[in-house]
Amino acid sequence: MVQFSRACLRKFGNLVDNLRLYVRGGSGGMGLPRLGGQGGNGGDVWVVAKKDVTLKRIKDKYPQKRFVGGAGANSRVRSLRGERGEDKQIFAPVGITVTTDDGRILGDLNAEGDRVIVAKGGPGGSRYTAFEPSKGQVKHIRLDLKLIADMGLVGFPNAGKSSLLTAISNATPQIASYSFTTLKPEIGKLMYKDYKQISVADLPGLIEGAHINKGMGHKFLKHVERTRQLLFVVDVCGFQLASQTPFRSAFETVQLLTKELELYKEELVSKPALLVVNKMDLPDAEDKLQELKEHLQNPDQFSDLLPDMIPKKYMTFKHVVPVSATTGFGIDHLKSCIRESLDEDAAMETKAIHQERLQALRYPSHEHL
Ligand SMILES: Nc1nc2c(ncn2[C@@H]2O[C@H](COP(=O)(O)OP(=O)(O)O)[C@@H](O)[C@H]2O)c(=O)[nH]1
Ligand SMILES: [Mg+2]
Repeated sequence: MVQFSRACLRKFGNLVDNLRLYVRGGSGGMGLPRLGGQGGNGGDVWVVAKKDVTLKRIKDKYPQKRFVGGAGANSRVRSLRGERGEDKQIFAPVGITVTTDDGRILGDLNAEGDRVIVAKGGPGGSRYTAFEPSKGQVKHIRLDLKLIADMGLVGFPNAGKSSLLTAISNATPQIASYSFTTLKPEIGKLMYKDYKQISVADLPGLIEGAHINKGMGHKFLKHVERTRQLLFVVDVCGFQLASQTPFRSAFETVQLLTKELELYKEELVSKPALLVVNKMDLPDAEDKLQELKEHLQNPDQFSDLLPDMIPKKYMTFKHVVPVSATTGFGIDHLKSCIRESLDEDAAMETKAIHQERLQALRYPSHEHL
């Protein structure tokens, strides 16, 4: 139990899906009045989409979150036209929207190499400006990962994801007892009494080996990246993909799902997550649920059940919710848990933004002046 509560205390959501940056174009160079020389323009700041970059990596690599273009060179007798300052490129993940602090969209980066200018360098001094150079533009910008849904369903085929989506939302996905029925994300909306809506995506099937692109592999995992939180779905009785593959208990299934996410991108494992234990209407379900809970509390003790598929870090679930998508058992409770989890996340995010703004007011950097 101790271990379980310690796990619960671990900070949720260290996955970064938005980032606020300070950007400033380079200052222009001085003109040379005597000879009519023109200073170089300051360098611009760009955001450029690049594969395999994550917002978290930007944050870790540049804790100051400041990006400044190079200054333009002054005009000199030997080089009357001052050299242009160097452009600064901020490499960011594909699939982000770049906005100003007040929400104006500067651009969408949807493919590798897409780029958007976020702060222009200042023009160099010339005879039109009495040879005085200008400073570059100064801004705070936000990089937001485009999300397809608030919650993404993560589970192997037949866990009952499509049935669950039907039970909790207005969606009408295909339900079948064979694999790969879902080919593209199916989004359902959950409606709440206070008119709040939450979107849940049933994602194309995940199977063992998805990280090496088996099945819908990478496509699936790419979608997972773009949901705010994860809803793991397992069959309380376990899972077997085909008669020649091994049978997995619900606990093993959870770890295998975790491992697939981890092998693809470790940060996915730190997304806030809930665990839905489905098919509670089946015989012996209650005993199996107890066993699963016990194993989740001490995963290390039971991980010898999982030769070579032990994740580096176990998934921490904010709630473990038993349901039956068929009978409707537990569905209302699940809806409340989903709501609670997202509300909690939103509150934390708002707090973090306020703190950051407060910090900026208390310790303004000299560039603001
Ligand atoms: N007994 C039982 N069967 C279920 C439940 N939920 C789904 N199923 C069945 O499990 C099979 C797979 O369901 P589906 O929703 O298509 O799973 P998916 O592949 O994860 O989308 C179907 O035959 C469903 O009827 C449940 O709560 N109880
Ligand atoms: Mg399905």
